[in-house]
Amino acid sequence: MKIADIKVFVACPARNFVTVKIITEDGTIGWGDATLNGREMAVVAYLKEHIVPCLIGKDAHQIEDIWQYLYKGAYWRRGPVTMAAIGAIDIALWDIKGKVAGLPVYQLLGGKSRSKIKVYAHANGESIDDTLNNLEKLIEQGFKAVRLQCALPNSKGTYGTLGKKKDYYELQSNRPLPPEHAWNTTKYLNFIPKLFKAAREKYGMEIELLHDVHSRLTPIEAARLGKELEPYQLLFLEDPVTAENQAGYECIRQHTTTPLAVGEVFNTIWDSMDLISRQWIDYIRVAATHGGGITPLRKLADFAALYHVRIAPHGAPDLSPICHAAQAHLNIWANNFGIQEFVGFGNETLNQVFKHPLSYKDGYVFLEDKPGLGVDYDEILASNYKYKRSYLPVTRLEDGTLWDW
Ligand code: GCO
Ligand code: MG
Repeated sequence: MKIADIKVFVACPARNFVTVKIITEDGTIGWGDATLNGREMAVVAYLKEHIVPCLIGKDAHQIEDIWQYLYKGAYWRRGPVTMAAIGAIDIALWDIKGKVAGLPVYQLLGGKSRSKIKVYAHANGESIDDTLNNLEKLIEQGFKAVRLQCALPNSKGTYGTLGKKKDYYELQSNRPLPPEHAWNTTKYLNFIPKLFKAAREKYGMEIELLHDVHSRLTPIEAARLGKELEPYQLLFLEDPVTAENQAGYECIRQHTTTPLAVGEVFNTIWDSMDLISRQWIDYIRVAATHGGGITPLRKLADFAALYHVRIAPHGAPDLSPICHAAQAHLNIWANNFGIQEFVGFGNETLNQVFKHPLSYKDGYVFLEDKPGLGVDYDEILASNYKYKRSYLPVTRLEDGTLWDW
């Protein structure tokens, strides 16, 4: 079944998304997500100029071979741009295979390990009270797990918060230049345990709580934070340090039993190899798009299972509903699924542009049974929403030093 055409769309229905459409000679359509937040157009160029011409006429069923062809065959391996491009193609090919077979993708992976997907949402706030009010609203909506992020007192524009201009970093859609936020590690380390203490005192020990450090600490600072958070029993502490040096996690591990999660910026299984095989982490968060698609994520999940590591794919709103659908199929299949980050597709335009098979109820996401991924993209409607260059903020210490995000 030959690939007849591949189209690449970039649109901004609420925020920028890059979407790939593969059409086979018999008219079957597969959809893939190629969105790389803040670097969207690099992936568009990579796809159009370097991938699409090589795939026309190839057999759409040869998913493994096409993946290897794009990965090994390019000589230049890895990297977020390359892997998001390969990821989108791979996701679209799985969509096609499922449609041709008349089966949802999770059936092709090995069938269901569960009937619903446990998710965590985000509670962000300007102060502890504000954050806890937002936590309460999510508990009322049935969430069983919530990530808490809170602005630091006396600190300007700290990440993860709404701020006066409602400049919540997750929701950016039109920042033509990167805004700059200030960071102070001492204030942060002294403050975060207070947030979790207050949350546990008010809402008890049953609700699962999580926190994302966005790699802003050194290993020994992160070890201290993990230790101080132990009484509040987090489900996981995410990205405590950058992971280019994977042994940083060994240092944290030696000091604390707080479970650790990492991987949203990883793009190959090799980025996770030492972390997983040495049992320095508990959850691996590689996303289907950024990790090169369903093909490598299936391998990653199986590899992680050998070491008691669970998958908890990245689920920020900058991944399109196509990536979320691909991850839902993986999550339904993998025995070692942990939890899925899910903040909803609350925006009406977004839900009209991407028709997806996911619905939320009472702390879980449900995946509708449809052949393939079960997603559809309205390219005509999407064409009304033009791409707007937009960036994540950058972070500096109070003296101006550029810091990890
Ligand atoms: C998360 C991520 C996001 C990222 C964003 C970058 O855990 O959801 O850390 O907050 O910052 O996806 O594009
Ligand atoms: Mg994160």
